[in-house]
Amino acid sequence: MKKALISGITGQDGSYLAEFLLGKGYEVYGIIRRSSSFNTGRIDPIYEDPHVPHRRLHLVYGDLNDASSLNRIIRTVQPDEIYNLGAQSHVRVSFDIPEYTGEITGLGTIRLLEAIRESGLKPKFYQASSSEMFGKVQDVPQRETTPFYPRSPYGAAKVYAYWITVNYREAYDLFACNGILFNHESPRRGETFVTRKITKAAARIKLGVQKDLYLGNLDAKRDWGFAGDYIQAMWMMLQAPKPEDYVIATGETHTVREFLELAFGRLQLDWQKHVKIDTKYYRPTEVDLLIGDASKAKRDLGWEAKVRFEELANMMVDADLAAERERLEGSQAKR
Ligand code: NAP
Ligand code: F7E
Repeated sequence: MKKALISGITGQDGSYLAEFLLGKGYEVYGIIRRSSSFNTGRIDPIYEDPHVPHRRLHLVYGDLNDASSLNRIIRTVQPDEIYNLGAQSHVRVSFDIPEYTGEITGLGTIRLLEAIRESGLKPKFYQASSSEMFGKVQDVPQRETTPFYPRSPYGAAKVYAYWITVNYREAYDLFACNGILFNHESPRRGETFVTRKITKAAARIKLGVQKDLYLGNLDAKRDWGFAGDYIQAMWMMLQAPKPEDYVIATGETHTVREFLELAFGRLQLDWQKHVKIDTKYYRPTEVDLLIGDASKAKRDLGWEAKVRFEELANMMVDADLAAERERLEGSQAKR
């Protein structure tokens, strides 16, 4: 039985990847951080689902800021595959906490790679690289050969993590891959990322518990896919005959405004009556246009995005409407 170690298991991607690997028969170890409130909400359902073999899921305390914890985890778990998904992943927030973002999103990767090297083990390694590295884009569409031009402390930290992963592959013959993933979303997306912020607000406005939604730049264009599709690409990269870097994207781009139209339209709402602009959500430097070319992943791995833009928006709106209804019914029942 193969053992996989996931940093960031409590996040959107970590939770989907854990379910996927358990389904493939893996023993899954996830690194969790100490928190004053529960932070395992996305993986708790695994324990309640009779179809997911949760006895093979193990959570261990550690932090990407704490090399000794990473050393200990790698020595004791001895994983066959490591997925480094842990990060301070919010681009806007990275302008407020740039040093911390560099520490976790950038240096966290070298801590993990050094822990691997010092252990003498040779696990396969996946690095969660990002389309934010392309920033002020030098090619349209962006592909593996497109030069990086990050536009945020987050993007710059991811560029460091990308190159240190390449360096450890070349210097120590480690099976290490960068997945350069474009934006991917789901009903489990963090609530402060724009898609989820929109779908949650649309549901609440429909049910009469919220009136307005405050957003920033509506003109930015993103290549949005579904997280459930994208985590499969991570696994496929580590099963390939040799370690390489891959762009993972849908190949379509849409504005934030288009996402608003779809999400509010799904609930027969006119977004223009509810959306207000608050400049605090603007970024000092914005990434205006992202669109990825995932043809290398299709050719080498047989991977391609299945869920498209409209289906993704509908899935997220429907899930938020159901969750919000349940929450309201629960609070009425308590009264
Ligand atoms: P996410 O939902 O924000 O999850 C981030 C995870 O990192 C959480 O489990 C978080 O733990 C953990 N984490 C944060 N700081 C940590 C630390 N100091 N030590 C250990 N773990 C820490 O992100 P996601 O959307 O699933 O993305 C997964 C990865 O892919 C991230 O590296 C992200 O930067 C990258 N990425 C995401 C996208 C996208 O569109 N989603 C695209 C490209 C790349 P807590 O739950 O305790 O906060
Ligand atoms: O912003 C605009 C904002 O925060 C998308 C992360 O997963 O994907 C994500 O980064 C766009 C930007 O995602 C609001 O200015 C407008 O142009 O949802 P987002 P992101 O910055 O693209 C990449 C690939 C990652 O790697 C990251 O980890 O939407 N926007 N109004 C807004 N964005 C937010 N968050 N909130 C707003 O109110």
